[in-house]
Order: sequence, then C-alpha cells, then structure tokens
Amino acid sequence: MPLPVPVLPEGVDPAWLPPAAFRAVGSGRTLIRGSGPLVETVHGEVAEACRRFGGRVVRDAEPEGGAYDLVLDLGVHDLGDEDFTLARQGGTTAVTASGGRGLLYGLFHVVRLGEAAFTGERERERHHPALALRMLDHWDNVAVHPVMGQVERGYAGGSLFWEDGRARGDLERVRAYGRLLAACGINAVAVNNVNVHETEAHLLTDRIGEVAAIAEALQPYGIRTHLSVSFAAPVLLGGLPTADPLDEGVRGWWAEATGAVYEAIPDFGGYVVKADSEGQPGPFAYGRSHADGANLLAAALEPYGGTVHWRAFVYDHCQDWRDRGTDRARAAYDHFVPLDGAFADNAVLQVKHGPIDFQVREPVSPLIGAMPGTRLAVELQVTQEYTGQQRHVCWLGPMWSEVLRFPAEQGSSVGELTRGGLIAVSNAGDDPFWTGHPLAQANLYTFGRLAWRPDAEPGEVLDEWIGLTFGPGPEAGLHAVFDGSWRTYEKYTAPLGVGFMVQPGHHYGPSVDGYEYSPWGTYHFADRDGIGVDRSVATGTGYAGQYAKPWAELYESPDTCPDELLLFFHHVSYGHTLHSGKTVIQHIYDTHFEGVAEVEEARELWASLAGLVDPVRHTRVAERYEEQLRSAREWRDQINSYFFRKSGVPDERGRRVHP
Ligand code: GCV
Repeated sequence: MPLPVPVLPEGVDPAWLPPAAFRAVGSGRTLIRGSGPLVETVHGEVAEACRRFGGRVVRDAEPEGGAYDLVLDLGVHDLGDEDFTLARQGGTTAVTASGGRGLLYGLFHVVRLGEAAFTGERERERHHPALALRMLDHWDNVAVHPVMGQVERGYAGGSLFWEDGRARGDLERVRAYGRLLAACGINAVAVNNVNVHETEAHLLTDRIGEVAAIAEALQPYGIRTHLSVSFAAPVLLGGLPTADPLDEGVRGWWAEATGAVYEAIPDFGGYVVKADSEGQPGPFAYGRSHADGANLLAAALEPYGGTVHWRAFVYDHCQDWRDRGTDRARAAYDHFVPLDGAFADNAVLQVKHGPIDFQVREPVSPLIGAMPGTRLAVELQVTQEYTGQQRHVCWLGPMWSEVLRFPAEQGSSVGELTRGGLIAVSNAGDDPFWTGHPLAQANLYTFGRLAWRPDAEPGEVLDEWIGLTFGPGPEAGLHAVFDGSWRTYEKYTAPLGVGFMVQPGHHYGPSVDGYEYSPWGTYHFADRDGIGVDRSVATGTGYAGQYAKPWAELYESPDTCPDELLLFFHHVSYGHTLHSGKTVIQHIYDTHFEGVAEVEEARELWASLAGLVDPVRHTRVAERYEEQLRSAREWRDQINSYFFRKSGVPDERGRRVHP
C-alpha cells in the first residue's frame, strides 16, 4: 500500500518541498518496481504528485521501451543501500537502487532536477553519499527547562517532538520533517538535548515508548533515531551505587537497558553522550578515561549494530580568568589525542569544527587530523546560536564548505577525515516556517547536501534550495541576499577571529567584555595597547603547536597567520599592519561600517523582491531585517566605541564613532 504523503498543518510552510516542485514527476507515467516499506513511501510521493499534475503511476510491470517517462527500480543492482543510479534513454528516465533509501534519494534527485530529468539523453550516473552518517542533533528538552526553555539554543519555537512534557500525540508533522530531511539527504536524528536533565534521562528506560513513536514516524523516510543519554543513568535510573565504566554491574545494566531499547526500536541508531562537560556527569568521577566511558556504551550497542557518539567538547568551564596559562582552545586535543586508538570500532568521537564553540570564525579544530586511529565525526551548528539566532540572515554554507575542504592532514580534507559522519545541531522547531527566519531553512538544506557531498559547491546547493523553495522568478535577487551574508555578519560582530563578544547567557547582541572576567575560558585580553590571545608556542599557550605542518608554522607567527584568524592566535597592537595593508584598528572601524551598509543593501534587495515571493514569507523576512539592522548598528557602535576608547586612535576616515 502506498504510504500517503504527510499532510502539513494549516499555515505550515512546505519549505523545499512545495507541491510545485513535483510538477515534472507528477505529469508523466511512472513505473515503480520492488518491495519494502520505503518503496511504499516512494509510491505515495509519486501518487500524490500524479494526483496533482495528472500523471499515472503503476507498480511492478515490465519496463517496456518508451512506455514510461520514469522508472524507479529497486532490485539487485549491486549498489550500496543509499546509492542510486540515474540514466535517460529513449524517452525514459531510469533510477535504480538496491536499497529503499537509495530509491527514495533517487526520487528526490529527480524532483530536484525537475524538467531537466526528462529531457535529452543522460549517461548512467552513480550517486553515492560520501558520508554514511548525516545526522541532526536536536537540543530539545522534554520538560521546559527553567533557563534554556524547551529547545536549548532554539530559535524556531517549541520542539517538533515534545510538547507538554511528553512526546507529541500527533506525529504527522514529525513525518513531514523526516520527509524534508530525506529530501536533502539526512538519515539520522538525535531527538533530545545532549544536556540530559532528569526527565529526559528517563527516555532511555521507562519512557522509551515515546522515543519509539517518534522513531516510527521518521522511519518511512529512512531516518534512524538516536538518543542522548546521561552517563550517570545506572545511578539515576538503575539505583546502582556507581556509574564506573569498569564496574561489572554497570556494564550489565547498560547491556540490559540497551537490549530493551532495541526491542522497542529495532533500527535504533545509538547513543549521543556529553560527558564531563559543562556539568554533565562522566568517567572522570571514577578516575577513568573517556575511552573507558565510550567503550562501555559501545559494548552495550555492539550486538545490535548501534553506535555511540561521544562528544569531545570537554573543557574546564570553571576557569579562573586570572590564569592566562589555561587555554580552553587546547582542551579537546589535550584530553583526546592521547586516547587515539583506544576507542571501540562503534564509538565515534564527535568533534566541534572549531576548538572553542561555533563562533563566526574559528580555525579548524586541530583534533581533526590528529587521531588517525579513531572514527571522528565533525559537528556543525545549524542553529544560529552565535550567528544571529535566526533573526539575522547568515547563510553558513561558505563557512562549512571552507571547514570541510580544509586540508587538515597530509592532504586529507576535513570532509575526508570525518569518517564517523557529519553531524549538526538542528535549527528546526514547531514554528510555521520550521526555522523561525524563513531564510534559515537554507542552512538546514545546505547542511544535508554538504553531508552527502562535502566537496559540493555551496553556491550550487543554495541555487538548488532557492529553485525548489521559491520556483522561478526571484533567483538572482535571492542568491545575492544570501551570498555574502556570513561575511557580512562577521564584519559587524567580533573582529579577526577573536570571538566571544556576545551578551552572556543568551548570546545575542554585543557585550565586548561580557565574558572577559567569567569562568568560561573565552577571553580577548583587550587593553589600551592591543588585543588578541597569544596562542603561539614561542610566547603563548602553545595551542598553535597542536596543528600538523604546515599549519603549526603558519599560525605560529603574526607575519604568516591569516588576517581573519590573527586575534585568535596572537595578541597584537592596534597599530599592527594586516596583510590587507590596514592597521588592526582601522580594519575594525572599516568592517563595522561596511557590515552595517551591507545589511542595509540586503534589506533593500529583499524589499525589491516583494511580489516575487510569497507575501507571508516576505513579510516575516522583512520584519527580521529590521531587527538585523538594529542589531548590526548596535554591534557597530559598541565595538567601534569600545576600541576607540581603549586605543584613543580615531577613524582615519572621520566617520562617527561615539566617544
Ligand atoms: C547543549 C555551548 C552552548 C550550550 C551547549 C553546549 C554544547 O556551550 O552554549 O547551550 O549545550 O555548547 O555543545 O554542549
């Protein structure tokens, strides 16, 4: 039986799967061959498209020459489960796959191509995801947290999964979410926050049925469900006196609990763990290593083919700001590199792409490339915690692409080294536009497509998203709105890679010294003479030495360090001359004036697209541009004034800097 396409609640935006995107598929004759649950999903999709556009779909007939416009064939084709081939000959477009996911991805590929999939001839192409795991982590709490709300760092309403303290009863929207994710290639979702509070800890045991219901809603779109768990679960839930990873009772407890999880969710993906990090429990309490901790859970998951994703975000969040010898940037490398080779095969070390915390500009984490004996997964942040909180347009495709293409080690790029998959913190919620800011959908889509092909051109991915979401008309204007938005955001916020000049706690808006005397390890050390953190080996914290060559040498000296990272690696005077030829102080003034001017231009550009985009969407974005501009001006004025007051150096172009 074909599975009906999920029906969106009234007023919910179809995002990149509007009915019009299916016109080419739905106008012709389609043959679907093969069996299995995902074939029924594919059938449901094609049937719905045909219902709208007058086409016809049949099952399991012989593919007679020319009788069909599209053949979707699941059979023995010697392809991986997620692979598909596409060809066109004699008027028939043919997709073949050996697994249900492959067939589904093949269909969505045809949808993306639209008319182009049904014209001319096409040699057989094979499509294969570069990364087997393409996952979203939801930082969703089941119970509303007193400080963090329902979704930690969520800017898109409430959780898609949890409402009123339990799993939603109506999971139709979750099914629709799974559909959107599959259409950009995502195949796994962790459904709860890595900060596992008391209520959420119970999802592992007595509340696993709620997780199973969500998993069932996601399965038809090939999405596997993962769960964030507390390392202290044996104590919290099992009443054991210890959670020591080497304790036999603890091992037995995890084995039993995990067996029950698989009974409830046979295709369960595995656990996500934040341990010894920002107050979460972990193996350090028992004098054990993080490999001991990860391997405990890996052993429990191993009989079922599950994976533990163990986060490398381990650092001292109770640091003394007076202590200039401790450098948070060093922490992940210092903790984990000595453990290389000690992790089980089904343990994946999940590493944030930069060494601090998803700032608008950070170097690539030196851990990536330094652990050849460990399966690493790189973690990105689609939710815009530090990049405008979905009130600002900040399309992150170019930043992620730079990270993924970075040749971290002996010519291997980050995209190649992330063998354990690419993971991102989701930006979606129950907001009618899914992502709060309608244009933030582009970040979610781009993440999925880059996880499928880390070397894809981000600009092409953007155009793909624009084409699907908006249809013909506003493409050029939209592309321009997005294109430089990340660099624009960088210009009006913290300069030259220095990071963390945000308001403490919620992290929105400027506060230059907001974290300067805090315990969080995120300092900029601005004084009257200069700014930046000396992370050189020669005179600083030694962090630059954690990189392989040539990066260690490049970052070591301010003469060779790239401008955009200068203040991350060096403390320099305001008069220091950048490679660009400008002084640091003049760069700060210039970029802040430019950044605001660029937001003004983008806002005008957006206004000029009225009439070319759906009015509800247009209005929401226009409103957000007002806030972005207000905020960008605030950033500009606070940053410029701060540095003028510190340095006493005026803007050489005489623009208004508040004294
Ligand atoms: C889920 C940052 C965020 C926290 C987040 C943490 C993490 O510190 O501000 O909200 O916690 O990263 O990645 O675990």
